[in-house]
Amino acid sequence: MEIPPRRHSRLTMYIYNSTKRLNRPAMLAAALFFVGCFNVEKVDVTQTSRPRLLIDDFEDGDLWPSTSLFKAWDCYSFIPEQPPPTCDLTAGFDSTFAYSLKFELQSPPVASPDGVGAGASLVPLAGTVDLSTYATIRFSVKMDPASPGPPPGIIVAVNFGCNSAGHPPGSVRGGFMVEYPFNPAADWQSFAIALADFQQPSWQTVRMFDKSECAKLVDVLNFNVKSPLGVGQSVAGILTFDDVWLE
Ligand SMILES: [Ca+2]
Repeated sequence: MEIPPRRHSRLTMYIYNSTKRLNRPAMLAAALFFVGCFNVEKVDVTQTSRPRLLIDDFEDGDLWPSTSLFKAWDCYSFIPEQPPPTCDLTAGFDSTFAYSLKFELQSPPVASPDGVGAGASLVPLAGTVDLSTYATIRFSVKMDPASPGPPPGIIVAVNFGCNSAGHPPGSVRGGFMVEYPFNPAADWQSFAIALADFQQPSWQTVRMFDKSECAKLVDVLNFNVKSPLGVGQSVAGILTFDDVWLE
């Protein structure tokens, strides 16, 4: 069982102070919709003294992240026998480029313990990276449904893998990880998620002794979609994200 999506009580949707953005009817509509669901605050992202790491805004037009900590973006299917998703640069959030994960998930003939899913990931250039000096991950994201469209049960999450935290690498199925499920909409939204709110998935029966250790030994960053599809079911969509950074 995956961690069910929680009410995002500690998640803050931030709205840029840019006049251009506030004038956009779609952004206003999204902001008004989320007033009832999230703590909404205006944050001037240019006025912060906290350490920041731009992971990628995709504006350089290639698949290499802005930070030199990671290799190029890659995408994958949970089940190798299924066709991989299509990943490419697409129109950005008030910018030229973002990164899109176009997925078409089909139920396998035999149920897989890993479920059906696809994702986009970053892997360190070498070994692991220590991201424990950062408190928050920020990104903008949207989900364009495709026929037959994502069902209500689809789970979208961001996660950090830390396979070597506390145990020898490979000794825990899937490797230790912490994740945070969220619900993207058809229009762009910007999320700020405290790393302290990430949780180890409940299906990992070996528990991490201290989940805060994960940020010190990150071996992958994933944005993924997954669904408990029944036999014969399928789901498709395009998950697009932009402006991924740590603070
Ligand atoms: Ca961009």
